[in-house]
Amino acid sequence: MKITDATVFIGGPDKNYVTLKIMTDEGIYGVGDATLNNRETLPAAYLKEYLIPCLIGKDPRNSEDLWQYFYRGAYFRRGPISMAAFAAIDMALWDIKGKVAGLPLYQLFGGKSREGALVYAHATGSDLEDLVDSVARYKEQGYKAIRVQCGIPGMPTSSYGVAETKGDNKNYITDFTGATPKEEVWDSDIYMRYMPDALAKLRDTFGFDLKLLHDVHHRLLPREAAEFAKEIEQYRLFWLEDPTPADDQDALKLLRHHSTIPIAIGEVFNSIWDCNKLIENELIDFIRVAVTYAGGITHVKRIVDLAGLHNVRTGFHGAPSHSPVSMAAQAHLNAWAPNFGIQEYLVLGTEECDALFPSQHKMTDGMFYVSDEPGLGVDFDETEAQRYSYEQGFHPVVRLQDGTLWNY
Ligand code: GCO
Ligand code: MG
Repeated sequence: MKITDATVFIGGPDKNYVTLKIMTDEGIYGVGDATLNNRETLPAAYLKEYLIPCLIGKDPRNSEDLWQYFYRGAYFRRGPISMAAFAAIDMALWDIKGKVAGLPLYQLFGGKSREGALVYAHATGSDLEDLVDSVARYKEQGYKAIRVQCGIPGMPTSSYGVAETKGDNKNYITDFTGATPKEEVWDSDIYMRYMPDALAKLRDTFGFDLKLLHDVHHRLLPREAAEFAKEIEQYRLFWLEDPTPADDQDALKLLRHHSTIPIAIGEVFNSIWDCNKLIENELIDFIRVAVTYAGGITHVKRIVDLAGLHNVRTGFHGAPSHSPVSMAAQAHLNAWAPNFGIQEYLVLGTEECDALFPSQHKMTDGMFYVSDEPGLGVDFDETEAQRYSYEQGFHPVVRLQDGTLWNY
């Protein structure tokens, strides 16, 4: 079996999904996702200019050797652009492998450890009242776990994960309006004083059975994070996400000494070397890597196995920037992983998205059910794809009140 061709497409309904399709001489093809949010053209160029030419003529079934070929062969290792490009190839090769075997991928990993995988939704509000309404709506839809973010009175601009206008139920991550990023202003003290009362109100309203999650989005210093975690521990979050910037693997030591709150981190990690100390020192409870940003199924499975040795569970990133292709790859890992925790899932299932990426995977009542189709179980409709093209967007840039640049 030989790879004969591969193509890369950028675009989708309100998204710049980067979709790779690898063709073989036996008519079987595989699909992969290289969507590096708001930097989409870069993994696409890496694939087209450097990686695809090396794939032609190779046996697609040797996914491990091809992963090593690209990772070691690049000499300059790791990094989000490279790892997203390798990820797309890896997903497509696993897709081909599953189709050759006639089996869904979870069977190749070791079979199912559960039928449905718990997912969480994003509730958001421009203020606390709006957030309460948003949580209630998700709860009615059957969600058992909900992430909660709300506008903070006195905060100069809206902050991470927060709907901008009252009554809106959407958090905007990508801004498509300008040629450069917009700027937001953040104040950790205002946030730390308000958020505990907001969580208290949510527990008063919804009780303790509903699983609540909260994302600090890397904004606090280690000492502040420890103080904050200690104060909100009583509200029994399912997890506190990214309390500190993710690049410092020692930043959580202080928090761990002061609080037993469950910690989730890792959506920006792109290799096992970003999180091995966090996992081995048992400084986290959930690892948030995404199959797209962290080198595909082959590499993320290694991270999941290391995590399992240290009682760290999975909580894969699933922001709307991930296409149904990488979400399918994660769904197969979620069905198998003995140390599965939860999956972030924002309903991708608009009619347009379903038409572009047809699949039998199902999300219902806050649980994700992986399909039994061979391989990833998701297709890419190239005719539909012609409706879309790349549109440049940015993450906001964040400053403190005095102008100091801060973490988005
Ligand atoms: C999450 C994340 C996202 C990121 C986004 C950046 O927990 O889902 O924090 O919302 O901000 O993926 O591209
Ligand atoms: Mg996050």
